[in-house]
Amino acid sequence: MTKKLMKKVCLLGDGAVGKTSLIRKFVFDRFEDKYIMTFGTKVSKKQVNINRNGMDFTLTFLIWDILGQRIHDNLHSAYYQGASGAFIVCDTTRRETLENIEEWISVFRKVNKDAPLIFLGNKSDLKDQAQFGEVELAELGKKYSVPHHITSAKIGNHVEESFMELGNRVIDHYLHKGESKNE
Ligand code: G3D
Ligand code: MG
Repeated sequence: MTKKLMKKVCLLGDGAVGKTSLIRKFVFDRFEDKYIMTFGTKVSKKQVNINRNGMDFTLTFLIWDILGQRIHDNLHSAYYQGASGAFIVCDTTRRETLENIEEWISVFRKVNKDAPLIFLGNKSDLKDQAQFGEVELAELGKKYSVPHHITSAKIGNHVEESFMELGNRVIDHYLHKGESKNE
């Protein structure tokens, strides 16, 4: 028997860290796919199969992408509302995007108390421009008990793995919280 779940996830982080590119890579397996976003938000769907605790799940990700980038934008609270999980993304070629992660955690947690998070350090293909790496991201991950991955939306490194890990955590959270009313 396969349990079907549909769960909202979102991506947070400074402008141009690669949020839209990561979604495109995962959903379409394409790096560039010019599309028009009309209402400031685009929701993409992708279905994955996950086995957890001996149970089969078909998880449909509803991946919310947002146009606005400012941290203190009130519109963002609606964007985080009801998310079952989120990535907080930074850009390994810009240190300030790592420093801003803590602020992204706090704005997210104001609206959403306990959904699982994963940190992503994106643009790993730009090695010669790197301003920080896995060590720094791991340190922050340890502080907040949040797992991390170093990704490249361009060449696809660890993109699929990151979404699968978030999927596993979303399902674990679902199993532990008995949140079946939110399906
Ligand atoms: P955002 O949605 O977080 O604002 P985008 O970021 O996905 O729009 O990406 C911002 C820019 O970074 C884009 O470049 C995109 O192509 C580039 N980018 C995203 N991810 C990667 C990556 O992993 N490696 C490299 N090399 N570039 C990446 P443009 O030039 O289109 O603005
Ligand atoms: Mg974007």
